[in-house]
Amino acid sequence: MAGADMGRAGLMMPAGVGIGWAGADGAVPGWVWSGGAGSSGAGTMVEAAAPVLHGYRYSVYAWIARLVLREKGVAHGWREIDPFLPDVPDHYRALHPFGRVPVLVDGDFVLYETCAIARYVDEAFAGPALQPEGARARARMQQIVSVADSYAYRPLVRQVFGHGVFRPRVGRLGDEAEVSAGLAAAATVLDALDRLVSVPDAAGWTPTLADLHLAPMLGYFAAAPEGQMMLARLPRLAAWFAAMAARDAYRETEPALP
Ligand SMILES: N[C@@H](CCC(=O)N[C@@H](CS)C(=O)NCC(=O)O)C(=O)O
Repeated sequence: MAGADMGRAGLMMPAGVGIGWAGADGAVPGWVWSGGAGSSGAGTMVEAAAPVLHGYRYSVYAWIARLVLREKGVAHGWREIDPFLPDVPDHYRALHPFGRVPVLVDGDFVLYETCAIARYVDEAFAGPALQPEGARARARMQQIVSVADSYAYRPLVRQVFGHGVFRPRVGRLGDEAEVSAGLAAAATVLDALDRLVSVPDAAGWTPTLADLHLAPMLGYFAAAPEGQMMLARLPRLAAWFAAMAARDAYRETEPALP
């Protein structure tokens, strides 16, 4: 089901191909430059046929999609779109009627909703299986994704990170009441997640789509000192997060905050 054997090739960039390799006009036939959205800010050359992720560099959901693509080993293009602009352009609304990010465009297949994108990437491309076998393990994975979307995103990301970390960094006033409400709601969410996550116990561990969905949300939450303190009080969840945050894929896709 996970499709590791049936999936398309991962479209990895061949050795020696990079921006410095481009021809005189800077163009390499069949390849396009993909500006990076991760912490390195570096871009890569990807095949023109590679899927393209439309996202906003600071979006936690775009980060989740990039993390899944990176863990799967799928090279992809990147198109920057700020969904918080007052007028999301019509060409983008044609891809996403709700004007949010991200959207994955793979040839003639246009897909929005991050959990659908993550599952598609896992099942349509070759690479490590990111979904476990077995009804219970899959149900647990789906449960964690749903908890993250339904109960974690708003308090952890929009309230604590958005008002306590992001806004001050871009010179905007954060609302203290939002931060306090987010921290209060976070207690129940973190307790629940502490009981749900599986702490990796082996070096060769492969994360699931649940781990990849949750880690960016906790990463943004822990960027607030109060968030980091709350996380540290839950040893299981803290150990799980430390393992996720130590992964190359996490570090390479983590947005460089302003
Ligand atoms: N259910 C959507 C949520 C996506 C979402 O809310 N993205 C945020 C950025 S992290 C966004 O586009 N926000 C724009 C807005 O709220 O207007 C998904 O899973 O992709």
